[in-house]
Amino acid sequence: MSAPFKVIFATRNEHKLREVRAIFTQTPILPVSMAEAGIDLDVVEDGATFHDNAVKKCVAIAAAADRPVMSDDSGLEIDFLDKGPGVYSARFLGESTPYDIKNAEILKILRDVPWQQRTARYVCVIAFARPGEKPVTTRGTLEGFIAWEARGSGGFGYDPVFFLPEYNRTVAEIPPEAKNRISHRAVALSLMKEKLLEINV
Ligand code: ITT
Repeated sequence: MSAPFKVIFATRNEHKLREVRAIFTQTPILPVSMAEAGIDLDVVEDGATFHDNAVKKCVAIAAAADRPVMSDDSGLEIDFLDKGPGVYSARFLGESTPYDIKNAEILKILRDVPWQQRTARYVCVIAFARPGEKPVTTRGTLEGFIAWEARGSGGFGYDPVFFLPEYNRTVAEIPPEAKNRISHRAVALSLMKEKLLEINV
C-alpha cells in the first residue's frame, strides 16, 4: 500500500472525521468525507449492535458510491444503565439535544451512585467494504468512569463526563493527541489499518 488509498469515511459527524484524519496522518490511507465524495445518503441506524450499524452503513454507502467505504458506529456504555445509552448514544434525549443537556442528565441519573458503580466504556466498531464485497470489522474500547461533574471543552459528545483515572482528567480535558492515541476509535482504526495492509488494499 504505497500510493494514497482514498476511502470514503461514512459519517456526518465532523468531530469523528477530524479524529479519523488525525489518526491516519503519516499513512497511505486518505479518508475523504461523504461531501467530498459527492454522496448524500442517510442510512437508518436501526441495528441492535454497534457492529450491525457499522456494517449496514458501510455496505449501503459502498453500493451507492461504487467506491470503498469505511464507517464507524460508536457510543457510550454505562454499566449502571445496563450498558445504555449504547447504540442509542446519539439519540439519547433526542438527536438534536445539546450535549451539555445530555451530560447533565447522565450526572443527575448517577448522582447518588458510588464511584465503583460508575464504570463505563466507549465502544467503536469500524467497518470497511468494497462495493459488493463482505465487510471487515474491528472493535476498540476505552474504559473509564462517569465523572461527578462535567469538565473540559475538548473532544465532543460525552467527553466532559467521561473520566480517565490514568489521567485524573475527563476526555474533554486531555489534549486531542492523547485522545487520538488511546481512544476506542484510535484502537479500532489502528486494527483496521493492519487489516487493510494484510489484504493489500
Ligand atoms: P454518524 O452516524 O454520521 O457517524 P453520529 O454522531 O450519529 O454520526 P453514531 O451514530 O456512531 O454517530 O453515534 C455515536 C455517538 O456516541 C456520538 O454522537 C456521541 O454521542 C457518542 N460518542 C462516540 N464516540 C465518542 C467520543 O469519542 N467522544 C464522545 N462521545 C462519543
